[in-house]
Amino acid sequence: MLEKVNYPEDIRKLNLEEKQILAKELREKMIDTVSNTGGHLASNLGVVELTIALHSAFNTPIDKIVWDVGHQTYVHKMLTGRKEKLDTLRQMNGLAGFPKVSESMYDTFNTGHSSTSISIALGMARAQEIKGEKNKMLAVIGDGALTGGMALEALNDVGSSNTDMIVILNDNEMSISKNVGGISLLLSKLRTKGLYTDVNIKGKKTMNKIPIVGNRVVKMVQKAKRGIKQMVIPKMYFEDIGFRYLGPVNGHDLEELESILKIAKAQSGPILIHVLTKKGKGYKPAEDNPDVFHATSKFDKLTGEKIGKSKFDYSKVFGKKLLDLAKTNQNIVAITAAMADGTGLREFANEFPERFFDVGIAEQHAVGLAAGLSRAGMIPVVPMYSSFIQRAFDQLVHDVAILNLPVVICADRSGIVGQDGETHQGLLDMAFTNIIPNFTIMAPKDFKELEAMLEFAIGLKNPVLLRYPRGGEQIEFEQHEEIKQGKCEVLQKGKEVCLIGIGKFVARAYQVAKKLEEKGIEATVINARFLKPLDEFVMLQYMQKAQIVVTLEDGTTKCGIGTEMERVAFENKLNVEVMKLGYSDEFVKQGTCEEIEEKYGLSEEKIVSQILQKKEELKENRRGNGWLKILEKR
Ligand SMILES: Cc1ncc(C[n+]2csc(CCOP(=O)(O)OP(=O)(O)O)c2C)c(N)n1
Repeated sequence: MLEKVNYPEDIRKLNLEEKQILAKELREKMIDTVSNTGGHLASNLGVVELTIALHSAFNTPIDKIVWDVGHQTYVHKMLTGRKEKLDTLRQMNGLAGFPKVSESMYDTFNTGHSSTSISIALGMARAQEIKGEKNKMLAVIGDGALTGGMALEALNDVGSSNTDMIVILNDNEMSISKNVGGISLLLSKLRTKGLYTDVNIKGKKTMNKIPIVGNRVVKMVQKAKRGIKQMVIPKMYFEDIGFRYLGPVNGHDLEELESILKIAKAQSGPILIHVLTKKGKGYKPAEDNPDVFHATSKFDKLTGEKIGKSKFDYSKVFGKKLLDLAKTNQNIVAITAAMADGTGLREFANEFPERFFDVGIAEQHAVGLAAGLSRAGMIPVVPMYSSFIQRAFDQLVHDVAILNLPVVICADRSGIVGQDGETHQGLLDMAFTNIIPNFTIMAPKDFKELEAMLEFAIGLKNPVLLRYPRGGEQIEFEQHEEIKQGKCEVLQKGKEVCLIGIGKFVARAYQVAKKLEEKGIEATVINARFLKPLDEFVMLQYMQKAQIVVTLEDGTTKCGIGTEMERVAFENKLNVEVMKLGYSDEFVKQGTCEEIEEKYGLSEEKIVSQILQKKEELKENRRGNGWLKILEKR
């Protein structure tokens, strides 16, 4: 069946049985492919029927779907002209793991971060309204994503208008792990009220005929109407905030799904359809462990076993060290925004449930909560993926930094993360905290230094950003000086070249120095440790002696260590050019970390050759014709 289907118009020609076969084949192809590429398997297995039904019932791409997070769009991609490319998923120049408007006219908006879909769909729906266009606008959002503040703000806005739009709530009771919070409780109440039937739609229509005007009698009738409605259709929450609620409906029953979608299509105003799905549906290992198969690496599709050893990574080192520290310091509390496993907090959560808070996908609230806990004497530690911290910029400024509260923000997955692409690269955290007064910013060169820095951070009396990359350490260094506020560590002394690295790129600096040594070039290697406070005094001494200063950072060079060292050179009138290596002013697309580093000139070999080239340039300048080149460059 899949062979026959390339675009949604092909699905619309199929009968129910054929669509069911298509669903089966889509699952097989996904399991097959993702077992080789890795990716978000469980969420995609859960939306197979929903995606088929959406493209059957609606006239896509004229009708438009915004997928929240967008990690569940593999089926959508296969049904919209991209099935042949599925095996390039998440690879450099291949299909993206999230929707991309540049990839297909069926991808309405780029997503990746959670809880944005309702705002975006509402914006597009309102634009359509203004322009007099009649197509349907849909947002598909999971119960996890619905815990995010932006989604709740958008629901509030939709409800106050009569804008024509449909929210599909894909409720599988899971975020990455089990969903949490009051919204989740509300949904479980709705779930238990029995599945959607024609009767509740008809009943609704009759009751809606009771006029709604302002005299007392009518108000009494209205009150009674609400009461009856509550009994018959216990869905008042969404109704009360202005939606027409349809459901719950079995998200794996194609017939039911299509019929409810068609009912929704025929109505106007804001509608919410509550769809119940099973994360991992149709693949036993993923059904049994949907959290493990939320985002998976390569696996053996017969057994579900992951391929390759599970390596010790920075998140695990962090989690283990925090647990140790918390055993002797009762004031340590940990907060996660729905990422307990990814950030290494699972053991902490098990051991100290009363000191652990999973707030849902709510990074802003996580930081606000940390500020409150800190003000009341606790030591909050908040590990979040670097790119998700972007959500909480104002909370970092307004709630944490202005009061100079000792909150430890840990930027996990900082720097290049690889295959998740632009939305997930953690390139901005150093830059945006660098401009916030009171923040200390540090990054370890290896696991051992992370442990020392975490302990140090917990003892500080001001806000801290502690950043570390995805994956493992590059080198296990022998040298580990004691961590002191604002002090760098000199790993090697040389003359001609001064390499200043921070975090993951200290190891790169060290390896580059070794390569230079082989070519007879002596280099100093400095582990900056702190971006703020910056050890200007010590670094300046080494910069003064060098012909070439090279800074290396796994982040944007704007407002990072490169910019800082350039400033130091300028302010101290040093006659030295600072080569700022890192990522400049652009969004970095998907690929493996190695491929991306190679592309941006950050591999060992590329760095060495840039330094050699610079040396040549300097030699030429000294020979006297350099001024011409400089003028040409300008
Ligand atoms: C702002 C933000 N924080 C965290 C994440 C990481 N994340 C990706 S998917 C996901 C869970 C989403 O759950 P749900 O919306 O219910 O979708 P499901 O995978 O269960 O289908 C999380 C926490 C993210 N993408 N964006």
